[in-house]
Amino acid sequence: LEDYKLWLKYGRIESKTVLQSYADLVSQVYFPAGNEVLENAKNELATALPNMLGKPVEFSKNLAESTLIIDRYDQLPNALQKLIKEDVDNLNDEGYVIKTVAYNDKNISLVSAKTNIGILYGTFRLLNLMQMNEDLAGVSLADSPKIDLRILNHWDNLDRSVERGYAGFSLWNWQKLPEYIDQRYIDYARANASVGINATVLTNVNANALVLTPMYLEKVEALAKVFRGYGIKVYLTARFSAPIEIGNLKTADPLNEEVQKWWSNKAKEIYARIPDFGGFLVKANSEGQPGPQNYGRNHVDGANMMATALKPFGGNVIWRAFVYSEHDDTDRAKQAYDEFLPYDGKFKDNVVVQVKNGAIDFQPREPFHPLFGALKETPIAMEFQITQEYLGFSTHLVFLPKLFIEVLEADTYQKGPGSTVAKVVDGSLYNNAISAMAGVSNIGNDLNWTGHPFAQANWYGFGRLAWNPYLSADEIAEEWLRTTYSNDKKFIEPIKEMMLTSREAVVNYMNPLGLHHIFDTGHHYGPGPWVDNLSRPDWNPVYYHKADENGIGFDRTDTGSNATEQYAPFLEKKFNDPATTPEMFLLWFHHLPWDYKLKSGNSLWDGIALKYQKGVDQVSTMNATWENAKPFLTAHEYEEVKMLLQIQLKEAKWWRNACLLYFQTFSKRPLPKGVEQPNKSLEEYRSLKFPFAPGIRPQWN
Ligand code: BDP
Repeated sequence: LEDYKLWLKYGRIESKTVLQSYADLVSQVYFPAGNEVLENAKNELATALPNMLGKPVEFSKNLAESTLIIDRYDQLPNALQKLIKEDVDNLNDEGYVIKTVAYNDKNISLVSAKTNIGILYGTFRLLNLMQMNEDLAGVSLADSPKIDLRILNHWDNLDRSVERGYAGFSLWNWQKLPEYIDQRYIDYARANASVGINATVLTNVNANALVLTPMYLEKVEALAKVFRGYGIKVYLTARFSAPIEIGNLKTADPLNEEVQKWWSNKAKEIYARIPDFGGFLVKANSEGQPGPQNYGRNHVDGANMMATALKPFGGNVIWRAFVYSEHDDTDRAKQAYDEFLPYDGKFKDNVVVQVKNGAIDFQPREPFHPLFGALKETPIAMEFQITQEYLGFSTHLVFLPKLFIEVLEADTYQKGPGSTVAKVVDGSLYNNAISAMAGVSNIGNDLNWTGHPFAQANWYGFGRLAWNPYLSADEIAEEWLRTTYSNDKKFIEPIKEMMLTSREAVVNYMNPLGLHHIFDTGHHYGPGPWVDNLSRPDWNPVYYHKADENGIGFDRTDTGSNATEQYAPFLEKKFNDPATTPEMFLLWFHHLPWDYKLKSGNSLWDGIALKYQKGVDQVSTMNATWENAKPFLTAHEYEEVKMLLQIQLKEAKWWRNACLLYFQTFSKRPLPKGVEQPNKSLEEYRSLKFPFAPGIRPQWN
């Protein structure tokens, strides 16, 4: 199945001129390897080139005669070093140079780097450029990742179910490990390395302590060994109560000496097996997970205790700030900030605080989390969700880099204008010692890895943005399409357009104008704006939209929950006034009357209805676009996405109809012209159940 190959298809190059120029480029390749990472790079080249060029590739021992030289900088002859010295000086440890240089009276191509991993990344980049048929005569490219930790978070349970996973079961086959190394592990590592992902957390944040026992560590060690060859470090989630559950201690109090010793010994034990182990990711005192607060301690106590245990071995603690208490009736959106801001500067230097992109929970659209830019002395990791928990699972086509970039480009104003979230995350704004971006993985054991073939683009796009958070969505979509489907402009242009509008479409048909969390219980798939019966108020959609006869929306201004105060003064002021609040966030910050006048001149009610309709129309257009792309696709490629887009259209209408019928019970206004009349009653929509949803936890909101 072609889908399995992801963006590493290495199909035959069609253009004769391109083919000829590449054949010249690689007519003799000098690539001394001799180390695992370099061997992997060389193997990639050795498989890819013959596929693309239709003939075997010649590796030569003779540097002087070669047309393509791939080698670490310190190994190159002086004369060659000189030609790229400046470029290499500017690289960081994972960066690379790809350059045409004049050497021995001829033009040759050079891929070089300071380290082996830089060579691996450079090799993948070279192959990527070739897959895109880029002109490589005269190429001059130097690139380094801007973020240190580019990390996938798998929410994989030890029974191989995946929390919020929509692409089958977990890749990690614990039963057959450590002896059996599934080819999937290798292909997973190749795909990650090809976009620069350099770390992976194997297990769910709702953690099971068993993974820290020797029985599992032996298996983790085997995975770490495979991933090491691709520059990927393994992390595990650490259940805070592990000392009790697997260590026979009576407490997990972080200030208890025995507990501290237990974690130090655990770290030692892990590092004895996995010398480059990344560290722990921890969800503590969040949604029922144990944590330091169970012992009257705080997040700093907990994180620093683990940081002390890992420090001697170079490991990190990634401590999540996804906290909101059931005993706290402050606006849920405010709680993480309130709790974590006072801890700024109190964490040890190997602690990173990981914060979701928005203050609620991976909604189709949220303003950036106010902790970005506010935490100044604490390295803060961005947590994006690649798996589409609230965006139609792996059924809906949604190109997430649009969402990611909207957040990264947002200006926090915390150090004056230009203090973007991207600068916070890459560490440049406050000069943090560690920078990190995490993505909750959308990968499972489905044949095509991600369920929806276009969801591969979200894995790809996450990796690219973790490498360089300043890339544009357009560039990423283009790269992905060219390497995955075709280099034909007639295919790329419309399909790229389809990808680029897909995120706004899902916002429109699910959560327009700042609405959020109006999903049905447990699975978060279809609409459930009417839900009001869950045990915690802040799990209920009615808590978030607050629709009543007077209007709709959550007042987070100074007359309401005052969440706006958590933003820099410039933004606080802007968000406090509906007239200056960007309309995409209107109902996030304001409760407004149904006849509130939007910028378009429409009333709020009409505006909401028209957005829902627009979302549906956009999905119709996506369907038509795909139909037109048929000539460029194999029957299988065409059919699978077509079927999915048809479901998406049906469900966009479901969202529109259910939400509008429900909100209409408050607005008591007719649907404006241009909005299709629902064909079912509200009662029918309310009675729909979704028992087939994968990836849920029992008794979850
Ligand atoms: C929510 C999910 C839940 C996760 C939680 C988290 O519904 O399954 O455990 O986030 O991030 O989005 O910890």
